Amino acid sequence: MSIKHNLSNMPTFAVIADMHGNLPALEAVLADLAVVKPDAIYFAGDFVNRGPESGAVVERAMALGLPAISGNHDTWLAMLARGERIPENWGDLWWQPQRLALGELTPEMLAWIEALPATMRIELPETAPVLLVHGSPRHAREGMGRMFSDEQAAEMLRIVEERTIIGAHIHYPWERHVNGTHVVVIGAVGCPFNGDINAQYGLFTWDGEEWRFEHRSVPYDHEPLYAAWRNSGYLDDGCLSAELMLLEHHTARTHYVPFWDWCLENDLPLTRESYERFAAERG
Ligand SMILES: [Mn+2]
Repeated sequence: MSIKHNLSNMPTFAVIADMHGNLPALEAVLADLAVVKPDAIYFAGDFVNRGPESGAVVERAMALGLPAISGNHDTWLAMLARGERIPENWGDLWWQPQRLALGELTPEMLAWIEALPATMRIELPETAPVLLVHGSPRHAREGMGRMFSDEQAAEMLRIVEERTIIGAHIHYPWERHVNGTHVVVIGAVGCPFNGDINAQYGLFTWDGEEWRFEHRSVPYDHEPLYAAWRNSGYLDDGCLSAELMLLEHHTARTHYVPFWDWCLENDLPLTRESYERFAAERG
């Protein structure tokens, strides 16, 4: 009799990431996890920014006390809080969401963020170890996804001993085997870019040989999220960057970074006038 394919008693864990200040999405995932009951739950970073409730999300995560790593948005806001790498036009309306998010983070929350490791090794009994990262094993801002080149994959394999790597950051699920290494990227809880507005996360089950990835997509009522957007002050004074972030929540597509990149390429300011040109060019 083989028990290898009986998954009911096999070890499981969940990875949740990219909450991005979206508390209703985090609550939806936590409610789903209360039913799924994995053996362990890990946070893979990006608690803050892009959504209207960064402070509330960090507060909830701190209270849960789950193992966690940081994302690029977490370390970025912590850096701004230390007064480092402040953009030269920091007073502009464009940076209103970041100024408000920073205002929500208490010294205790910032200390918690600062203490998060960049990567973590997951070791559950009688299973293969897993390397948990936010972006890639090299950098929190380097995503492993459609744009991940063979060269990047080769470099990654050179510095990683685990045969399973789990990341986040790109906000859509992605899975690939690279020369015997299993690479999985989970979907985003709070700000997905795969056209699915549900709260998403990764569930992993040990099948005796490798970790099987299940992409989970949890529907939730978005009205409290949109109410938080309206009440947070992020959108005040016609703040374009906040409008783009809200548009990302409405569409589950990326808008903010493509516009930013386009302005850099064309040497244009991050203004509504530029956005009208960008939108017209994009069709
Ligand atoms: Mn993110």
